[in-house]
Amino acid sequence: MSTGAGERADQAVRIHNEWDPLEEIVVGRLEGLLIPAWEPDMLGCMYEEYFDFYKSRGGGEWPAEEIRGAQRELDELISILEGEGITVRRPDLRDYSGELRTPHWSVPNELGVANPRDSLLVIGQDIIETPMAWRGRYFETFAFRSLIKEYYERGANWISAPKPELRDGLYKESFTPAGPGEPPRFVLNELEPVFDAADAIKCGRDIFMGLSSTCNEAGIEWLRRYLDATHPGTYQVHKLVFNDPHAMHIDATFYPLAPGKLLVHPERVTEIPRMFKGWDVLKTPEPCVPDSYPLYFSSKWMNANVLMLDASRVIVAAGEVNTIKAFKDWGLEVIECPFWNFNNFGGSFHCATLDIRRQGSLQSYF
Ligand code: DAV
Repeated sequence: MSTGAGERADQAVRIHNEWDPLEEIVVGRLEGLLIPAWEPDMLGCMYEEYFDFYKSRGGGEWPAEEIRGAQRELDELISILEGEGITVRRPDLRDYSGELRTPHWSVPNELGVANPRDSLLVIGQDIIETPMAWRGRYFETFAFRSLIKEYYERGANWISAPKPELRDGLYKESFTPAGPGEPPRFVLNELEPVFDAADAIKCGRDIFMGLSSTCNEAGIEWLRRYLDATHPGTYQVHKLVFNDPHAMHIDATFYPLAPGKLLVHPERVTEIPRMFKGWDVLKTPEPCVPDSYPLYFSSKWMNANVLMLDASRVIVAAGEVNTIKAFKDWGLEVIECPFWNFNNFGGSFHCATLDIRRQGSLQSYF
């Protein structure tokens, strides 16, 4: 019996927001992960201190000890999730070494699938392969194809956004990050739609996307038109702009954790959209990760990149005492998992996972 338009209880894939009770999730893999080679998008979203590292070490293996530490943490995350009765799925093993060539460019190697949040956007029952701006991530969704085909067999919708050409002209060659007080700017031009799934965050009928150095205006417009065409009158896609000189992804910056609870970066977010009037807004507390963690791909604000098991239980990195206290004061139940070693490879719990199915139905929270 139907539980509402498109809301059958046996759906394999169903995601409407970041907090309905979690039933099934994909957790990324560190096996095969390689140091990405330097490529033009990195000028916009990576940190200057690592430019030479990518230029000289790209294609090489990550330090084994660092991967081992991160793997232990990922295993602990998996056992926490499974202990909560959540089904954990994994991408296929793949080899990421070897040149990747298209008609317009080549890169000496691919990156890997540590962060499944980026390449696949799940909205409702739709799995959308995203048009990613990093060349080394061009075929990242292939490691998920066994899973996607299974979900497709079980009734999910499956589409890929237009494969971007990623020609040199997409990237501003002389890009420099905005300095303090300067208006935000990003490395991408508007030649074609590009975005990563982690540039979007879901809040029922409202989807928020941050312009960034992996997400251009054309990318936001593509998603808006796709959703309008396939689900007329159902979704609103909102464009946000943050003050982040290395902007890449929204999920450590602007994160609706539960109805009435919005987590925002204390400096990047200068204006809360009016529709959140009446919501509690928590500014992410100062991160505690020690400077000894290299954080090759991100800022230290991975303490905000949490995972909601439901509207009251949240997984937070062990040691992030400021965040843990603030969340508890906010009425959340905190589950701690060590994750600082994993954070070195691009993100925290939200990045390392991809929600496949949560209970609940499509709603408006505004
Ligand atoms: O520092 O906010 C976030 C990357 C998450 N996928 C940052 C980068």
